[in-house]
Amino acid sequence: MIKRRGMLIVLEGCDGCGKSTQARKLVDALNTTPREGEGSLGGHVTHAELWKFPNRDTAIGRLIDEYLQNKCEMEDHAIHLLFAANRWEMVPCLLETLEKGISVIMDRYAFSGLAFSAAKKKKLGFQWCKIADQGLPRPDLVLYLSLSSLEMEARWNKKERDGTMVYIRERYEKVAFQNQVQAEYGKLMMGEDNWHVIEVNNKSIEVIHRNLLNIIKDNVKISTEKVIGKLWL
Ligand code: FDM
Ligand code: MG
Repeated sequence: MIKRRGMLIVLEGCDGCGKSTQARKLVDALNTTPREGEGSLGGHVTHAELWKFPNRDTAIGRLIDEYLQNKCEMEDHAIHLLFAANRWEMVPCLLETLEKGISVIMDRYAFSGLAFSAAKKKKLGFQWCKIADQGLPRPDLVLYLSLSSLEMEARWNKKERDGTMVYIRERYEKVAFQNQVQAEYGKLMMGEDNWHVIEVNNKSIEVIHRNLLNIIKDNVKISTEKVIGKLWL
């Protein structure tokens, strides 16, 4: 069998839309899908890993974490660049992982970087924001979970971190701001052929999961045969 690279699949959406839950379920599903035969992904996907941005475990990530928890202030351009740097520092490892045939399910990526920064009142400028992430590995698929603002807030107070439930509200978790973020995402997906929008209002975790898995199954062969692209280039 020809050795194929892994897929790069990004989940995006506002806070509380269920990305992390769905990302975990996708990784589990891909890791238990039979390699061959009925229900398989055609022997292309060998293994999947869960990645998340911001990656709060690196030195840059720890700064970002403090900022998000309102423990420090940061100039808007500066924090935008730190989010982007937090992605760039992981690129060698990301490419190595994909090369090994391992797929990566990514909980947020450069699209969050752009949508959240561009949504700020003192506009940074869409084009300026894009430059910092230009040239990153381009995802094969972007799965956008769309949630109404009514449902949004109800979900925020509950948050799981490191296996325990903590109740905190981070910097960007305000409805008006997240509505602006969703508008910015709307601009980002225009004309893109690798984005899929999934409405998640009133849908069960299981139904959404099936939906996402089917999109992946439909795309796996095409994607893994192509060389990984470069974002926004
Ligand atoms: N966020 C996330 C950004 O503002 N820029 C980025 O580049 C990324 C990856 O950080 F409100 C925002 C989005 C969210 C916050 O994300 C933390 P999680 O998924 O809640 O940890
Ligand atoms: Mg959050």
